[in-house]
Amino acid sequence: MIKQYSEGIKDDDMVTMVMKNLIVMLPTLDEEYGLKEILPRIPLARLEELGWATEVWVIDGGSNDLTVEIAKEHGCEVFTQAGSGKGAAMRTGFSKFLSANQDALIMLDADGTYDPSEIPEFVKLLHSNEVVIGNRLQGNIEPNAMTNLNYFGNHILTWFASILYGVATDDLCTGYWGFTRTAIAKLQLNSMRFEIEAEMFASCVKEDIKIISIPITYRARIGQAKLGSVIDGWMIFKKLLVRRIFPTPVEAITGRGNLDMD
Ligand SMILES: Nc1nc2c(ncn2[C@@H]2O[C@H](COP(=O)(O)OP(=O)(O)OP(=O)(O)O)[C@@H](O)[C@H]2O)c(=O)[nH]1
Ligand SMILES: [Mg+2]
Repeated sequence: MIKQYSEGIKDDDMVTMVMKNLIVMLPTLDEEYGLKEILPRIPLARLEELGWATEVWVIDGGSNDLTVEIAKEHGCEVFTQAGSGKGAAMRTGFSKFLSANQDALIMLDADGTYDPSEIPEFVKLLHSNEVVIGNRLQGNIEPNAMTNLNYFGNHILTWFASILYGVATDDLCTGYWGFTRTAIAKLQLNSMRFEIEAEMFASCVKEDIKIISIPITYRARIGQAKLGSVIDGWMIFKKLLVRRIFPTPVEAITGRGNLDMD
């Protein structure tokens, strides 16, 4: 059962925090407008007050617009992903993260749908939880942020995952996650596209990693969507079934399921 975050954690509680290096990871494919909007809103100073030295990593899928230039202008580290698709990009990022000396990672989309000012709430919870997810479905979905089809599909897939795995989740397909290093080291993933979040949930269940959820705000996307509701919904559904039958990826993949970058 996923614990619901209900009480705030006081900043004083952070005194004993041992995790100090944070990566904020953004997957991008032609997100110049979204990136320009969200990068200045990552609350680096607030995170520093809370004891976190933060680096922003952009994992790019071969953007043809000004995404990479904008990322570099804002001081981000830019990596080109192995393979193609958001899932492959996240695995590239996880693999890089594990090779570096970092303590925690926050991932969020670069399209302006998620609010970076909520990152401090995630990192406070990472003090005592391995994985934190941003829950849109019981959070604040702004008008026009999600189509009716996506709203319905997100609820059905979340409900289906909870029944199939016997572990309740609040929002299966959210793109806003926080992880400790130990959690990332345990994940075994081989998703290429938007089924990555469903596989992260399945892998957390397999590894008995507890997930806590916090309600978040979900806004209308800036720029062009890459997800196809029907095809990607179907791939998410299939991934849930496959991981229920074969809990670990069967393909020969290095690094506990993450892409080998070297
Ligand atoms: N690196 C990389 N990033 C990608 C790829 N496809 C999508 N992304 C990024 O992944 C994030 C989510 O993609 P979206 O198209 O917004 O998909 P979504 O949020 O599931 O769908 P919408 O609700 O329609 O926005 C965005 O930041 C995209 O730029 C890819 O092939 N490679
Ligand atoms: Mg999006």
